[in-house]
Amino acid sequence: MSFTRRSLLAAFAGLPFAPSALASAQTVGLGELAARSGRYFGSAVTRDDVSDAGPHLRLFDGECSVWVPTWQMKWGALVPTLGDVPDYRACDAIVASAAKRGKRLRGHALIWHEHLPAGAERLSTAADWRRFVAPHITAVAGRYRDAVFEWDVVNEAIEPYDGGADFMRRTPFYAMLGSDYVAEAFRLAEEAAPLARLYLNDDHLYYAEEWQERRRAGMLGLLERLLKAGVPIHGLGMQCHLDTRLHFDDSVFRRFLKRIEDLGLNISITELDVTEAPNARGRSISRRRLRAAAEAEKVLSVAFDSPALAGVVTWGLSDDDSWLRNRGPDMVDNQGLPYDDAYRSAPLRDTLASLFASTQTRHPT
Ligand code: 9MR
Repeated sequence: MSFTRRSLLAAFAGLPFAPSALASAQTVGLGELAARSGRYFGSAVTRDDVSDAGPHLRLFDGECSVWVPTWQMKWGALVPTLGDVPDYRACDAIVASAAKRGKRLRGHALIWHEHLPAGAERLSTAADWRRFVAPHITAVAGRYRDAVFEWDVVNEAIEPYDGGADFMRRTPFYAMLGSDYVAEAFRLAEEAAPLARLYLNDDHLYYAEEWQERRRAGMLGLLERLLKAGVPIHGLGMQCHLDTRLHFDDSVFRRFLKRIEDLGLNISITELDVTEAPNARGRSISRRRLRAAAEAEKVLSVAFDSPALAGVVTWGLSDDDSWLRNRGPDMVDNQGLPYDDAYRSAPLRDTLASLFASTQTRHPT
């Protein structure tokens, strides 16, 4: 074939009327468009009000086939202080609302070193794991075994800057079981939720920067060790918190994705958004939105060439709900999501629609 997905999309960009295959992308939700190629589109549910009939619900309902509770499933959200009885009410409300509207749920996340119950940062022995962590995984994965089709079992396990030869992040979980904690978490999750697809989820795996190369090496090493040990793992979640300041080289990213495919794993984009404000350099808001969309298109068009790509999730739908806005004084008007502050569709939404509509590979699941 003489064109790539990128050249095809570039050729359509800016046309007043899109060719027919892409025109339909404007009138249907992203979830439905994604489903046509066997993939999913979803968003982190950034509001608690998905059980009412407000504008947020309409957007999350209209665009998504998948919802991801932003924080309600995290250990510290369920158990604010170690030893507390878990409070599932906020989570159950999202699960019920999703069921009512036919949304599938990605679970996020059984194990994460942030948003822990107060006191959990001091856990450090195998006995602590057995007493606190294993029951947490079993309880949460088990409670939602019929509701969650895909779990981030372990979130952000890789951190080369922590100095370990295995490039793994030194967390309380690592202190309790060493690197085996990842395998143990997956085994417990499988036991409690045997039908769920189980993912390792992480960020900073896409750009050509040297520090990201080390993260890719750490991730591939960990995945290879898990698969060799027969651990039940089905996919790699790539968060895709993208950043216009970083250098992208599509051959580097393509090579990494091919390694993941060759391991027989699914790939999902799990937390897409774009940081663009810190180098916006006086551009107008509309140019900044176009730039954010171009950044996402650059990275995602490579991922969309992979038959292993199972779906895409954005970390929120509209900019006024974005966690990025709280990241510092230069981020307060960041334009990094598919909808703007007034819930009007932004160019990033068009990019996602075009990618889903132009996809030629049908995902097998
Ligand atoms: O966006 C999330 C924010 O609302 C929560 O307060 C925070 C702590 O639970 O987590 C944020 O989501 C993070 C995700 O769980 C993992 N990857 C990075 C995300 C942004 O910090």
